[in-house]
Amino acid sequence: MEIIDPENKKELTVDQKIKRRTFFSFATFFAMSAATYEGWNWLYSAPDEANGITAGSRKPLRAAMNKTELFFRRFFSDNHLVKTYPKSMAARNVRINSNIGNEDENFNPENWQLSVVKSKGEVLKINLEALKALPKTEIVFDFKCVEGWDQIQHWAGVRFLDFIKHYKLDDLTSMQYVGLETPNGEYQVGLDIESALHPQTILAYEMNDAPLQTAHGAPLRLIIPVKYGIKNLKCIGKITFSNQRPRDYWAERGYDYYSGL
Ligand SMILES: Nc1nc2c(c(=O)[nH]1)N[C@H]1C(S)=C(S)[C@@H](COP(=O)(O)O)O[C@H]1N2
Ligand SMILES: [Mo]
Repeated sequence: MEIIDPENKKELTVDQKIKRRTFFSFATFFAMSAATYEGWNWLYSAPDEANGITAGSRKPLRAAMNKTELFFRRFFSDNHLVKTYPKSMAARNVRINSNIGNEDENFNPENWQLSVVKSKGEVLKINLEALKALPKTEIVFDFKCVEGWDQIQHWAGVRFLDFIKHYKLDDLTSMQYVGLETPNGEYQVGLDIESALHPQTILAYEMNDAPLQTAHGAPLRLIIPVKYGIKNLKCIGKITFSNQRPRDYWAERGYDYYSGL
């Protein structure tokens, strides 16, 4: 037999319990809807960020994205390699996607030199032959463009890491960012130093075992599998190092600066 203590509150009936739960559910629903509405309004009326290295976002949203970048940079691991594939799987017809800042068909690679800015007055000039003399690294991986396509591609060149070691640029890698741009400066890419030094990041001069075609960034392009296509600069003219984010063509147009995969 159930003993009911008259001192205690009386038990709720099933009906009352249901009513109570319904009330709490609706109250929570309305409170959260109001919070979402208010939050959206707040974000929507927040000031735009000042156009600079990044652009096209509201200030608070940009602050959050910058924090996300730092989060991912802290968790970035050189031990984590991008998946690779057998050469037989590499595309024969490699896609071409925009050529902002590339050299044209009249371009003579013999006149080309890579400039590495070591300090204000000191610029290292390197020609293609010198780069080809360094250890060659090949990679077959799934290249991903933010526009929604991907393709398994085969590239070869010198690892950025090997390039740094060979030219004794280790001191410069204590800085936070690497900047790359086309010879005419029209297309620029900024990279966090960790991603640049990732063992699969390559200064590529070959595609499918042949010298790079102009459309793919001859004579030298960046292949950085830990990033989206936008960061894989075609036709490198100049490399710089800095503690401030270098200019970045697509980040200036609203794309994510980090653009990691
Ligand atoms: N100089 C230069 N590099 C560039 C671009 C560009 O317009 N100009 N486009 C980028 C984008 S968005 C992608 S997806 C890849 C495409 O490389 P592909 O044409 O060799 O496929 O190059 C990147 N590098
Ligand atoms: Mo892209």
